[in-house]
Amino acid sequence: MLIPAQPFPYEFDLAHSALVIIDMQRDFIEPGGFGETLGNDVSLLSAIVPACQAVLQAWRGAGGLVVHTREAHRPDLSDCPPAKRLRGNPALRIGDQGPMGRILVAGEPGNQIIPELAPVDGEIVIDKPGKGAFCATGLHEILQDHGISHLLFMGVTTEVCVQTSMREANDRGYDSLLLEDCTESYFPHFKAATLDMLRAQGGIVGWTAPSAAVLTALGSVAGQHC
Ligand code: C5J
Repeated sequence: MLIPAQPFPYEFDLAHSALVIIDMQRDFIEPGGFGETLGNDVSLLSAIVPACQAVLQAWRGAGGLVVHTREAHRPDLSDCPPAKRLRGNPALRIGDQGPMGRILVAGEPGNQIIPELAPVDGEIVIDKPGKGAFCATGLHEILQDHGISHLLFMGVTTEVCVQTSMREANDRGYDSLLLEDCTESYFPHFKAATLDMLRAQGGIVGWTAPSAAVLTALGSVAGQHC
């Protein structure tokens, strides 16, 4: 499949591609969660949910591999270095009791992926202690086992965990595309800058495209099955 993208068309085939959904967890997206507690406007992030749902549904329908990530630490925080825990709002740190349970701790209500995008049987769920999806996870090995060479990214936040994961992916040899309307930041100018820098210099990190381009391509695959 060849789709219009920036800085030039992006080519992928389903058998060697995965849809990677970064950190669409309740604490970042839902009102009353950790993100809002920090003073962020979470409606910016929740606005991308319908577009993400449409792509996820089409990708599942086409039989593509799906990977979900959560930013999640062990309950004893042994995988959360002080350099991470001691940043941010001193009133509320990783591991503290937040409005939806302990913040960024695996198994807590706020750490679950939002119901609209909840994983189904057979999909891969990666708990990652870092910003990037490849750091201290087995993601690279899992993708290699599946013969994956191309990654299509959605999720939050654009300039933090999404961008870090795309850069990690690029260094590991994956061709990556970010779906422009399926990613968001609490700071819109950071999103815009991130899209620009990912695709600068001939796609130094990867490609970006609107989700409609992927939906059209997947629609043509579905058409071939009829
Ligand atoms: C943070 C993220 N901490 N998913 N995480 O911003 O981008």
